[in-house]
Amino acid sequence: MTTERRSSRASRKTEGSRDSGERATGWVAGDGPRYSWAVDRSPSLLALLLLVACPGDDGPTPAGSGDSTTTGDPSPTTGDLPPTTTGPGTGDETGSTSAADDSTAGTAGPTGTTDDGSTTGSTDTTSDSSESSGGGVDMDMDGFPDGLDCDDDDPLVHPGAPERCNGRDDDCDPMTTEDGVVSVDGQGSHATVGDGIAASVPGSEVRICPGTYVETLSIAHDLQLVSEGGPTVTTIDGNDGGPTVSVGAGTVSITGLTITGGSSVGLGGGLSITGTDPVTVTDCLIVGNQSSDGAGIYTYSGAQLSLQQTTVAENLGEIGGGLMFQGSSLSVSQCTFTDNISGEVGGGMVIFGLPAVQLSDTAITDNQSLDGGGLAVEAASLDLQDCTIERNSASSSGGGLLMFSGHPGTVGSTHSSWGTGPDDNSPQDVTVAGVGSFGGYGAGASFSCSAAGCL
Ligand SMILES: [Ca+2]
Ligand SMILES: [Ca+2]
Ligand SMILES: [Ca+2]
Ligand SMILES: [Ca+2]
Repeated sequence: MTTERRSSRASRKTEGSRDSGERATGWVAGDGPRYSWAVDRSPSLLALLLLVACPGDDGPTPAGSGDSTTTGDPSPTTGDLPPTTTGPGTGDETGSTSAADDSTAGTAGPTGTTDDGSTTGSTDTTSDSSESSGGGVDMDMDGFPDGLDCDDDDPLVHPGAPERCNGRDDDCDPMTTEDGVVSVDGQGSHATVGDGIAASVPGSEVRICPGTYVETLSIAHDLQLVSEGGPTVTTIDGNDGGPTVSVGAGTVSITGLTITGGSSVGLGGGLSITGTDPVTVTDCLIVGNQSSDGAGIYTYSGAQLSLQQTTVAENLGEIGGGLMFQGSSLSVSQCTFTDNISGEVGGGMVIFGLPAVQLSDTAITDNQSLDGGGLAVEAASLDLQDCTIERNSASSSGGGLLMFSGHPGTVGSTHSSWGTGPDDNSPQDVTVAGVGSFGGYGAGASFSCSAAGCL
């Protein structure tokens, strides 16, 4: 069956170009550009950020800080370092390699070397004002007294401090943002998500600030991967380098990301789950990925997946355009599977061998396949609650839903809409392979299907 079906794949791909009006009805991601991954891949934003974030050499010289104390690094030194490496702690080593200590950190111009306590003579007027305003105590010993320090209780917050992805203005400059920064458990300023994951420990939160991160990610322990600004401004782009996000082990939550550009043969495109610990995906957009199996999301046996408020769209595969599920537990709520294409079976999703699956308040629309345009189910008990299965199409059988022959399992539809007129599934709503096709289900339809057909 496989080979002859592959032959017709090319012709079906051309069917993917529906008119835009029809597509818009199946789309829930709001207005603006449909896919944020299509805009702003330029890394120059980060470069600009670094430039602005680095203060000049004329850092303040607090009156009482003649000895550079234990915290060391007067912030202008660390400010010169790219914040990509790690937090301010390790910045010291590289910064101090130019053995000429404090004096070089000051304005290298006038070598007024006797500058302990007082500032260099040339900038008297400005230094006077800064001294008067900053003459207070330096509670957190970060080299910046109250008045210059925007948080004198936190030594990691001061002018020139590296921005962390934490929702705070770490460098006391509102003009420098956190864009392009990844932090782990509130610490560190990593330039890639992979660096953040490498710095994480089991149970860590890896927080991702707005930007497009062109990389593939591998997760192998308990982890929370969460964006600061949501999926419209935070994208992980695998750039055809394998599955974009792979979860091999660990209880993992992924929140607020666009996941795109993934590609593989047999292992999934956007999200690939080969572990057996629970994975929860919330408020994500999984779009524009490719794989033979599970182009949007792929799971291996034993996987446990919960999908919430997530859109899976425009993924291209052979078996399971949006999702191929063969794990042990699946729940889907308030999700959208739309405009996915599979060459063989399960345009929106294909589900194999699961005792109980629930889809609730979920739209499966405008997906295409050879068989099972919306869904395909084998040996599973699928419960559809308040779902919308419309405008899916199959070029062979099972426009809305295909139940495999042999071990079809059961499908129950409760108050779910299967479309009428232009919104109907084509060529029929449900096909039970070897038994027959069943259609005419419209809005709010409740029925059940098994190996004997649909009632
Ligand atoms: Ca301070
Ligand atoms: Ca501080
Ligand atoms: Ca920050
Ligand atoms: Ca800032």
